[in-house]
Amino acid sequence: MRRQIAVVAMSAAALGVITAVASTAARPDDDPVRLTATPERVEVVGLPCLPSSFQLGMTNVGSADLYADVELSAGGPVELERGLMSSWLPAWDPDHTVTSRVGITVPRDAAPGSYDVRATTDGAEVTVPIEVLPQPPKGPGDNLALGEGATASSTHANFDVCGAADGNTSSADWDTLTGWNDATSRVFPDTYDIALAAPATVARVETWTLDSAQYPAARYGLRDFDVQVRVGGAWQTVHEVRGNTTGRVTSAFAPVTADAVRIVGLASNNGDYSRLVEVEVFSG
Ligand SMILES: [Ca+2]
Ligand SMILES: [Ca+2]
Repeated sequence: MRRQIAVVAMSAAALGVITAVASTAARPDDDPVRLTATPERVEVVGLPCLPSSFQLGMTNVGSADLYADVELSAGGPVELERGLMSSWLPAWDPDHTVTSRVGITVPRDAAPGSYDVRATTDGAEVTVPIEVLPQPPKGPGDNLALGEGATASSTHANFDVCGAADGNTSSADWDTLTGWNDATSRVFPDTYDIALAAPATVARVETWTLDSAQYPAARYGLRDFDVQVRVGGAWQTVHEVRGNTTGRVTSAFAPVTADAVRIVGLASNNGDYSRLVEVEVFSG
């Protein structure tokens, strides 16, 4: 038994020598960084609450620890969250990829088309095609709030204020941030505003509060809230909702020309937070 162990140990040592030699020969220490992007192609719309992003992967394939500075540049109307990504990249074996999110926006008037984002560092480069899509229609029957600028009295650190203006009404996606959750537990009121692109006729608001098998509205949804519209700089209440236990509340009211819509959360069913999955605004 003892002899077997000794044989195995010797084999491992011999293999180790061979591996070390092969590894040294294969490791390109002149250009030791590899860059990747996920996804390889990104779509973005020029609306304030429909930003986009990709994950930049940085891999040290050399044999020495290093600090990488990756420069980012964008063509056309594409705007990047930052122009430089710096990362400490230890020489892992096997190689280990460090990823970092790169946020992308384009202005509202960006011409649809394909533009490139380039990431470069010493000896390495990756190009990410950015497809700027046309604006979604905002005519009769369309959701006027889709992707428009959302602001709130507070937003829980785990959530994005744009979550209730991203076009996704599904509570099943709550855990992937398609909603807004305020940050002041057991303190009301909370407000959630969406500013429209321009004053428009508004006659119906659909308020989607949290309601899934895991998080039923009767327990986690907004119970009491006011729906308001902003007319001439002043907020007007168009619907008072009380005692709600459902996931979707329709507020229909006399058409009014407004430039923003607000949900005023007054109480939730379990008393802690105001939670909205989506707020939709229609002209009829
Ligand atoms: Ca949503
Ligand atoms: Ca609160």
